Amino acid sequence: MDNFKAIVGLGKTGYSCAKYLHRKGTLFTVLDDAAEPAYLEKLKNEMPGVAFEITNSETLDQAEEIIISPGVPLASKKIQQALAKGVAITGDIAIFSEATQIPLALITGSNGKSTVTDLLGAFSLESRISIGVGGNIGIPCLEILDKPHDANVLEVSSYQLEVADKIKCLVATILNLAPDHLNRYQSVTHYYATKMRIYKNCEVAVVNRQIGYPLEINTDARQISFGLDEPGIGDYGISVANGRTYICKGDTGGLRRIINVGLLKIKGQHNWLNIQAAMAIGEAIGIDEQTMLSVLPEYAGLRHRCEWVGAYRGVDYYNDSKATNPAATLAALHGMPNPGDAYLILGGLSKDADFTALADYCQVRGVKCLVFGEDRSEICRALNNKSKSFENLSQVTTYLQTAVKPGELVLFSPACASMDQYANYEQRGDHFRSLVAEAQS
Ligand code: UMA
Ligand code: ADP
Repeated sequence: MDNFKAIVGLGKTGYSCAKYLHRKGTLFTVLDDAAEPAYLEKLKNEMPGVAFEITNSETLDQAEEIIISPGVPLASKKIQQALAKGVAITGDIAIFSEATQIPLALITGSNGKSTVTDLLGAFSLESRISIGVGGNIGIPCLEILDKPHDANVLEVSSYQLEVADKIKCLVATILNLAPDHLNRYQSVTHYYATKMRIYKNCEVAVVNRQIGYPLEINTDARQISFGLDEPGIGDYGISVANGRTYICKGDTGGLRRIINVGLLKIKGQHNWLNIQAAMAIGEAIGIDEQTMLSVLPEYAGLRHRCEWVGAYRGVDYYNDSKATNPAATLAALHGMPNPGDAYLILGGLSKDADFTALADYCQVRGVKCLVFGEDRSEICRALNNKSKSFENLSQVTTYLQTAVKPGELVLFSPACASMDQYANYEQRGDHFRSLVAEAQS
């Protein structure tokens, strides 16, 4: 084994790791399966002495440590071979946590991660506590490492947690657990167990009290829970009074109403949960409740998440391109004002997901499903062939021009990954928006 590190994958993460090691004067080589990955030009220009190679076992086996990018499967043959030879492995989240002394919050879950992470960023804008926001949300964590923040909040994916065991942090949460990424994990159990790593070394565990976590949560941690029921002391929840629904907190004196959900711009029960989780994390970091409360009614949510695109000829259009698994799409449907009048557009790469619950909901509520993309045949079969099938999104919106009636709504919530026809979910959502606008002109 030689005295160098091997960065595997030269996307956003690999490039940020290269900059970090370069700054520290560590010797490293960068590897990627592609001959010309996205950041090669920048690597060559900014770090001219650094070696770049197509991923190969010779280099991997000789490295003292592999720094793996989240998109590179740990199970890949070359990686496994190097690990069997005793090469250590890590990822950017572990490197980050070891390098920082600032309070750290880690957020994972199958859905809602970006919304909760972004909410904390929004709280911070109004607070004296400045929060650095990064991770799977799209800003590699090492990019914010040296910024002068009082705390950092990272969105963490299961891919990142594969090489981030026992990360020391102030607060950690798993927002929810629903099957996803079954093309990467051997089973749902394996996927959930990977997520559970987040709680192993946290001081405060923010937990969803209405899901059964598959493993014991760190018993040394203080717990703050959230849910759709009434909370116990110190926890967050929901209460209903005089026909109004409130997010509330359990105080020693009883339930305290925090905000009427009717005042929120982000809709749906899933967002009530997201807000509670964000408030619990904010509380652990030290943001005062009044500051969080001042932000909530103004918070309009991230783009591509149940985003209202417009109303045309009496039809509301919503872009939920970020919904990349069936549970996210179900949550989006639940949050719609009248799901029974919905045309649901879904499709892309299914990642071997189970569509049964979504199919049952659509059948019972009379949701009309329009399916496009690479895995459309599989999805149509799961929907009992009651859906219409299209090659691409453009054909779907053309069909809708004559099919949709005033009073109905169109929800683009694909329940699938986008990479069969798009670079990412943002490009897919932007395409939907432009197709909707074009159809009206
Ligand atoms: N590569 C290989 N071999 C492989 C796979 C990829 O060499 O088997 C190379 C590619 O050729 C490419 C590079 O690796 O050059 C890409 O690395 P990457 O896929 O890890 O992507 P990054 O650009 O580093 O972005 C990653 C996350 N991507 C994935 O997890 C797939 C981004 O999450 C994240 O925002 C970013 O780090 C910063 O933390 C995206 C995502 O889709 C949004 N995440 C999944 C999700 O949310 O469901 C987990
Ligand atoms: P993630 O970062 O985990 O993908 P996002 O906050 O980007 O989550 O939301 C993605 C989609 O997931 C949303 O558009 C919505 O359809 C769904 N969603 C958001 N929050 C939740 C939640 N708490 N539970 C279930 N589904 C959710």
